[in-house]
Amino acid sequence: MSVISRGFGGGHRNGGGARIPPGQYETRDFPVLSTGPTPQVDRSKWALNVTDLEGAVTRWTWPDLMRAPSEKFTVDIHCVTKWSMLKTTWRGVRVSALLGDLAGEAEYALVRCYGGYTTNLPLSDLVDRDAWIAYEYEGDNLKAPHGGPARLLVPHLYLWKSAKWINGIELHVDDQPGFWEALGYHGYGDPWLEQRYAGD
Ligand SMILES: Nc1nc2c(c(=O)[nH]1)N[C@H]1C(S)=C(S)[C@@H](COP(=O)(O)O)O[C@H]1N2
Ligand SMILES: [Mo]
Repeated sequence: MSVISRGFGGGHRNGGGARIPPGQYETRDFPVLSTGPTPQVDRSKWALNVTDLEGAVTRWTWPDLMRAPSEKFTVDIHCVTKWSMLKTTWRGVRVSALLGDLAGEAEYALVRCYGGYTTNLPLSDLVDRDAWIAYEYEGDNLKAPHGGPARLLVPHLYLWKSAKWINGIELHVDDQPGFWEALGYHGYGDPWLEQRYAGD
């Protein structure tokens, strides 16, 4: 059964702070939003390829990811189709721990996924803000429909930036639109500023 309570106007108050960005409502059932079929990626075959400005590739395999320091974290997530979920709990590895000093002069990242989805964001949003490669959701292995074995999670931006089935981070000097960005969605996607579409 799905339980949906709508936020009120400028934001649903919870513990004194507005936790729901403008135009969003709260849902408690985790919707699945995918542009295509769910890739079935075995952990033994999974890899995350970080491509630097010179085109050199640093490859993280599943055992590499498991050896990296992980964090359990609880965040609110906001989809541009107007649902938000509060206090979702995940486990993952900080993107900054994976990128290390590969950034060089790069300013932007183009994120690639199994299945072909892409999304772009400023590199600083991946390394200076909270951003993780997440592989557990609410204490269980992340299920394939939600991006398992591992997805990007960047909770301060609309959830289309949180690429499911991530398998690459390409570093660039210039911003390059990803899948939804090329179709008219906002280049950055701050939910608190309602940056839904280009020009917002
Ligand atoms: N690879 C991939 N990642 C993706 C998408 C997608 O279609 N493919 N959809 C995005 C969108 S629009 C949203 S709202 C969230 C949805 O995540 P969920 O299906 O776990 O709710 O994933 C994002 N990441
Ligand atoms: Mo979305």
